[in-house]
Amino acid sequence: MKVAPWSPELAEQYRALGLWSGETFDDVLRAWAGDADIASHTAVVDVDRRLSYAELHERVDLLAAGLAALGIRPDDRVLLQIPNRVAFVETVFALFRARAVPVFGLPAHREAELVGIARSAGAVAIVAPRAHEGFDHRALVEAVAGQVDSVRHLIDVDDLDSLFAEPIEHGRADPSELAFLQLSGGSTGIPKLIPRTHDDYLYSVRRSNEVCGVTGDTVFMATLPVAHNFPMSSPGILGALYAGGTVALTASPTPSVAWEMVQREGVTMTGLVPPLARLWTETAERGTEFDISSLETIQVGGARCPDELARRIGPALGVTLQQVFGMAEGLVCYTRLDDPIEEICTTQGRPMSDADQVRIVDEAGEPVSSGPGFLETQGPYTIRGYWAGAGADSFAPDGWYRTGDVVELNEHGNLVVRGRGGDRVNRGGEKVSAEQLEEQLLEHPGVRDAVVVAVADQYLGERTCAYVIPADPQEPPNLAGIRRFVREAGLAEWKLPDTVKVVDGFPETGVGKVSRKKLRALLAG
Ligand code: OOB
Repeated sequence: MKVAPWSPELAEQYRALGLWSGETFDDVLRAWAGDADIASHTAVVDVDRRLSYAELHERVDLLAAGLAALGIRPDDRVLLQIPNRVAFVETVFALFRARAVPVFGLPAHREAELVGIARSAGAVAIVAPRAHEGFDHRALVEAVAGQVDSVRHLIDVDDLDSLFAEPIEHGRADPSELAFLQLSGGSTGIPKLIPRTHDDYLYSVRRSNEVCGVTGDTVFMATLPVAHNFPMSSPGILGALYAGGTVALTASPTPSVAWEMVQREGVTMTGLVPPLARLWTETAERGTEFDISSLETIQVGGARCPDELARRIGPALGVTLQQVFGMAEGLVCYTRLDDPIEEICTTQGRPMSDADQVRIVDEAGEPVSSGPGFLETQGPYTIRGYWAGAGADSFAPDGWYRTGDVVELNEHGNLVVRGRGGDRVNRGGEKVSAEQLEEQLLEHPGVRDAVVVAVADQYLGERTCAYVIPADPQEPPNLAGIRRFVREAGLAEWKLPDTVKVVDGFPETGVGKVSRKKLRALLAG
């Protein structure tokens, strides 16, 4: 169903090379639960719960049966908004077992995003906590369900046991078919849905494990929101589970909470976005009473890590740094653990697989050998199209994915990310669509016109600045009022503008288009 296919030639090649192995996620859990050496090993742990592989398997059986009893059928989409807790892993694997399709919403999403995602997915159920970090998720998902006809069930993730039912046989998923829907960090405000198959995603997980040295001894901590592609699969929690290792889930990424988990569980590996890496590095440089010496590898990705920060991470935290440049659509690049330190600190690595194909093109789509230029890619785990045909212009006529990222290839074959087109602000890994925010600002009665651009920020890498032409120059809107307005419109907190500048006009390009480039230059000045 609805997965844009690879060409028959590529598919045959990926199978012949053994990249697509015909395994499913449920096969993986069943195999470990049936393996005497691994079954009793901790699969997943959070601040107050711990499950071995055998226990996880058993609870997944009960929950999958319960979901089926509710009426959730194979191929039904189920929207998740689950924080970093053991229940995330239980729910995802129960949906896999029931052959339903998880849709990976984030705890930070609000009404506008969830309604958009649930609608385009045609979700039949939403799984969320009652409350999380002081926010009423129950009220949120009720409001979403009220607006999306397909949603028939709201499931409380804190009360999964109440659904448990006598285990049943669900049949086996087709590994070449849709396994779940990941969300794009893309330039549209409502994330586009990314259909991933068992074959393609499991290949990326297996290959990530090889590149990142993940084994049964790995304790991987999800520090970022676990539903995101980076902590999920690069190599992330799925990598650790694939290897028979342990997944630790921290409730908060701040050193005072996360490092307690590192110390308690002997965490060996985690992934951070650059602002968090800075916080961890600065905290460690000042000295800490936590014993974090079990940490071997820290990955940084999601946004460009400044070289200056990259150089400090290893020494401060006593780890090997790995830069990760990836996207939920597929391609993931890693620096290798044994790369020269200078390459690790100044590049974003290279594709994980020899079967990944990359090309750098100019504005006209013409190849430029080493860039800088726009990165395009195809490969065994990069999608050929979004869910239900959305965003077709993100794919070249020959099916390659247009990442939108501006990159350069250095003489050692590593990529350096230089930026992107101006449609998107990367706020420390959390992506803000300029277009979505502009549309929201235009709804504000005090705003006649608005343009959103990124400005450089030492901490976040980029932050958002909204240029606003007021409806009434005598009463221009202010930052607090605009932020309140956007929040009330149901947008996630990270999308509220950081700065508002009131102007009487926008600089224009030759053809009368607003020049984001000039606005940015103005800001830099
Ligand atoms: C990851 O995935 P998404 O889908 O949230 O965002 C992808 C975009 C990339 O196209 C690029 O613009 C940016 O995020 N990005 C980076 C980067 N890693 C991602 N820009 C510069 N340097 C990096 N290291 O963000 C993602 C998915 C899997 C693994 C890691 C990150």
